[in-house]
Amino acid sequence: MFKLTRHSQNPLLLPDPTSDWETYNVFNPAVVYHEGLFRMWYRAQGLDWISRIGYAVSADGLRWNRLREPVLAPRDGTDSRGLEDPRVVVLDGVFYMTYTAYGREFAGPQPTHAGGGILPMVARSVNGITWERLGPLARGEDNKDHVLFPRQIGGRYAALHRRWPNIWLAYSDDLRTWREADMAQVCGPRPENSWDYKSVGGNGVPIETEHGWLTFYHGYNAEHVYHIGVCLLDLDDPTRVIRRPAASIFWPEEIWELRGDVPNVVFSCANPVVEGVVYVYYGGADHVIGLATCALDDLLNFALHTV
Ligand code: BMA
Repeated sequence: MFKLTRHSQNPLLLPDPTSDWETYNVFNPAVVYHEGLFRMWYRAQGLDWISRIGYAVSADGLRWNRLREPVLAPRDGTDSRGLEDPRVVVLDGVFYMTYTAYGREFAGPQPTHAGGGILPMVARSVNGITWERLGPLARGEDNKDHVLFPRQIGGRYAALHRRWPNIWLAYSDDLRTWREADMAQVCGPRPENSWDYKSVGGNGVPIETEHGWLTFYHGYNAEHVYHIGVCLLDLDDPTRVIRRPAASIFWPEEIWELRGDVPNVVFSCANPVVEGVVYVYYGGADHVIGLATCALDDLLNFALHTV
């Protein structure tokens, strides 16, 4: 059995009752380790229950300094209900964020979500604070959990995304145009009684190793309990699953993971590697932010040698 180790100082980040925009929940953060600094972009919900993206920095990955204002907030009908679940990667020194825009507008004949629709968005930023929206990866469908690979593959940008209930891959030349012809399914839920029986989706940025892209993903079962698992995808063709251990490596156990805004959720959008340690940041019960770690070598061994 392999399991991530919870940090003793958990939970690391809590809602702030003195704020109007992060009053109730902070969760599902993106974290990048860049030029000696941990940078976090996190989802926050305040008095109006609309999700905004907050920003914090840390020298040790444990003690965080937050900005007082969100760095991304609703702008129009496509994201009027909130911006959710950021994932960030650095490409050529520029930050790229993928996040879910949830708005009152929707494409297609009917809403895909309560009262509106979602868009799997891509945005870019040079400083991590001011963001330029590039556009969505797909329209008019239940598509989220999209995350960019940390380098081009075969001369193109690549992203995992989730067409419920499956994980897909997409390619783009410019991060703005994503053609249907350049999309293919990677993997889906597994048989009944599995932890990932109902739905799966990508987590943080895939980790490049000599054996393939070590990729964290989430899944839930009929009881809607969220687990975290890993798989290994082919370096040149990430639609090829090389390994996918049947056992998960993390699941809700602490009171703040079992109870919160949504019960039984550990949901991760970040797994940066710093000095051989994988830092898995995650939202606990859609309410607070926690950290669990493992040695990259141990995780790779588990992925390679477990069925
Ligand atoms: C998913 C996402 C996550 C959330 C999870 C559990 O669909 O919306 O933001 O953590 O549900 O509620």
